[in-house]
Amino acid sequence: MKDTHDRHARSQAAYAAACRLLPGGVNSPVRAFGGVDIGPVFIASARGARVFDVDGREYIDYVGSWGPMILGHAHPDVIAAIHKAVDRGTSFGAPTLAETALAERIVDAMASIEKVRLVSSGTEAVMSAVRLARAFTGRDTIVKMAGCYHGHSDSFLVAAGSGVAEHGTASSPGVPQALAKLTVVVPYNDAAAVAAAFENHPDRIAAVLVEPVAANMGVVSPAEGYLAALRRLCDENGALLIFDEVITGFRVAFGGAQELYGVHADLTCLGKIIGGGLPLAAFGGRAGIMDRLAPAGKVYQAGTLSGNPIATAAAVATLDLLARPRCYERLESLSAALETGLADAAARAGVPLTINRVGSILSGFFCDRPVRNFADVQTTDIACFKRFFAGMLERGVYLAPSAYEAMFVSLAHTDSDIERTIQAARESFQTAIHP
Ligand code: KE4
Repeated sequence: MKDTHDRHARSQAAYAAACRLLPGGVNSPVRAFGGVDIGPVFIASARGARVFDVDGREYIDYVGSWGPMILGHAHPDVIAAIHKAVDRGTSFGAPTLAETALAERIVDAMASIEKVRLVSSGTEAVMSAVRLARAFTGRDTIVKMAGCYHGHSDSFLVAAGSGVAEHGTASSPGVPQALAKLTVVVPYNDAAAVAAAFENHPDRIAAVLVEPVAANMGVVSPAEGYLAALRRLCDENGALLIFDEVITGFRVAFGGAQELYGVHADLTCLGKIIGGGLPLAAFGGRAGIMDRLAPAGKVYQAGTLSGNPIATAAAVATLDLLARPRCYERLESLSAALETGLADAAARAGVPLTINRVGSILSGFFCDRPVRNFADVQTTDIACFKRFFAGMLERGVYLAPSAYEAMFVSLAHTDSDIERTIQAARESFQTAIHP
């Protein structure tokens, strides 16, 4: 194979130039490839299940922009909707019909949502939902799970997953200790720890915030009865249950994890897929809570670009395409084949691998035991993951550049893509285990 440097020469040069102007050369830390031992690739374009880097290399893409691209990149119907909207202007700062149309689709899809507020990022959705929960309950403390990531708002950068996990900081510098102490962190999949938090903080917990399927420590599914236990504990203690479905919403089912597991949240945060690749997110719940939001109520929340007409056009097109029959059956079929193939390839290479999968999100952990929480993830062989990642990238398969992220399968992936991915894995497992 040509020298790695040559094959990524333009990305290397682009990264050097970017680092002179952007902190770390990127606008979001995980993109800097800090979780692996090679420099970031700069992406020039994407279509379907493919991304193309500035060196002209083509990859089968399992990052999918970290979740939004469930239809594949540049779906023609989404692009057409964007073109049609953009010709009418890009932002009005006034209510539009498309916002109501999108809200209708979200409310129809998720039984626990009667009203919804559109925002511009997942961080903003979760931050606002927690403020609303604090106002609704008159309490300040929140409970979150170690390894779950809810965006970069101060209260959540405590034992977070995703890029924060990569940096190994329990809470980011700049987060006031006075605020961090209002976030109680317990292990994921440990309902007893949540019960203890309620006992230790009587009448002070506003909300339990959880990714119903954790996907920012790698994918970790909820243990049997875990989500129902959180629901019961919140009801018994007068707290709200907030599901952060920024990844799982419209991903693991059209109605998200709530539909899949049959447990309803009081507030639900959405993002990624519902924006169709544009900056759009949302949070919603029953009207009795949501109507506390300004201007109906007094809880202030606002945004210049909230419900942006281009983003809502992409969102409506995306959800209408996802509502078609058999989309989730197809995603399940592709993802199950990928899981089986990866497991078989690892076994043949003698590589210990635990795969966690829920629908079309999955993670392979280099270990020989179950992975049920963040502590388990931290005992896996990250060095082996890094070698595997590099091997897959060189063989044209673009995985998330971190052991704390997920693989995302889209409707644009084909059976042939899955087979090519498995073949690349057969070879990459060999180089990962025998460097
Ligand atoms: P954004 O602010 O990045 O739109 O959403 C924050 C967020 C909230 N909740 C969950 C469950 C999330 O996964 C995220 C963002 N996910 C990360 C990666 N897993 C986005 C990638 C990045 O940070 O660049």
